[in-house]
Amino acid sequence: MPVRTVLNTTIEHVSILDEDGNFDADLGRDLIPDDDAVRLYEHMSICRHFDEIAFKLQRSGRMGTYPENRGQEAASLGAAYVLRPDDWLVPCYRENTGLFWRGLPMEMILLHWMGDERGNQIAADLAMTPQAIPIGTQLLHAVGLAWASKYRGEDRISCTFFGDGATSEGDCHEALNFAANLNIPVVFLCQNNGWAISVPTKIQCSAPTLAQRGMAYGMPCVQCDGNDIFAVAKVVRDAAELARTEHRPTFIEAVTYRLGDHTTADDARRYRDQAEVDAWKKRDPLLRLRNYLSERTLWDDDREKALAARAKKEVAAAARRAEEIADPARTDMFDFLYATLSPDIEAQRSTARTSSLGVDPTQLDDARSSGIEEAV
Ligand SMILES: Cc1ncc(C[n+]2csc(CCOP(=O)(O)OP(=O)(O)O)c2C)c(N)n1
Ligand SMILES: [Mg+2]
Repeated sequence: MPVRTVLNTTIEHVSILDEDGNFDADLGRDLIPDDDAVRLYEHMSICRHFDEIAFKLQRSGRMGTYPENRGQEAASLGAAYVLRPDDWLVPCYRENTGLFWRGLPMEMILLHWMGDERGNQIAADLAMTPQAIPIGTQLLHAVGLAWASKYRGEDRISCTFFGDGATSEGDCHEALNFAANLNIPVVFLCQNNGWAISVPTKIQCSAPTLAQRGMAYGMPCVQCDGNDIFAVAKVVRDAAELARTEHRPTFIEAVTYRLGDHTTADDARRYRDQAEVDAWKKRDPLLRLRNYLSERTLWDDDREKALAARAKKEVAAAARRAEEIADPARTDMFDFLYATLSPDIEAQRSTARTSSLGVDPTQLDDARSSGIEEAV
């Protein structure tokens, strides 16, 4: 019996606007018109400022832990730009730029990290799920949402975002297998930023690419420069088309880098070299897009100055809205969990706040004014 090759394959890497400013005119043709490129740059820049302000809010004790998005803005933005407004965005926690592009008010992300559940009460017409903090769970949600669309005969698809670390989770593999075998229209967009907190990608994946994870399940897969918004737009547009017309999922590996710490609770200097960070600063998606616009005389210093002022104003207003929102009703934790309250939950609702009455007399007034009766 001769030995024969049963599979021979390749993984393509797509780059359109490279880190030296070279633009592939063939691949990039009709992808992002000039006006849109300007709007995308402005948006990305405002989101970069949002990231700085969110970081400061945490450092000054006004917000909880925050994961900086700095350096990874192009992937979610490129995807949100080419997807339809009713396609599901199913994010992790470094996709602020794409979510804001779709229309999520900035204060919602701040509220989330302030521990206020209202940050997750996203309007249904925005077609997005809240940020997934448990790593990898959102891939399954994306598959479920897209399966529901297909079942109903709609042509909405879903696009889910996750990190390199998430590809080591069982949830990821179950989602990929399910989507490939049942022909579910999902775009799996892996943001490979090289690290899962302090664990480098190379020690949790022995394969040369993460893209080939998708191949193992029989779906098309491709790698792209995740800091090149044109490349992301192209691969997501192609994957979305395949999902919409043939219900086929695609696995995309967007190679990127987080320029900040994992979160504000981390100090990345303890495990990664400054030289690595410096090398990636040169590939910053924001600078790359700015240079692209400047070279085409679509951008100049005056516009940059005006944009900085606009970013400051818009982000400050969002921070104010988040900080000045009225306290939630104390009964929300009961009222938004169940459609109808069982008698024991009802009893908890009416007594939850009164267990320490008598210790602090002001609680009594508070309880009366909020309409919750005292414990009996
Ligand atoms: C199920 C689960 N396990 C562990 C964690 C703790 N944790 C938070 S972020 C993270 C690393 C995720 O790395 P990656 O998927 O590469 O995303 P990145 O933060 O690099 O964007 C881990 C292990 C978690 N949130 N959920
Ligand atoms: Mg990572």
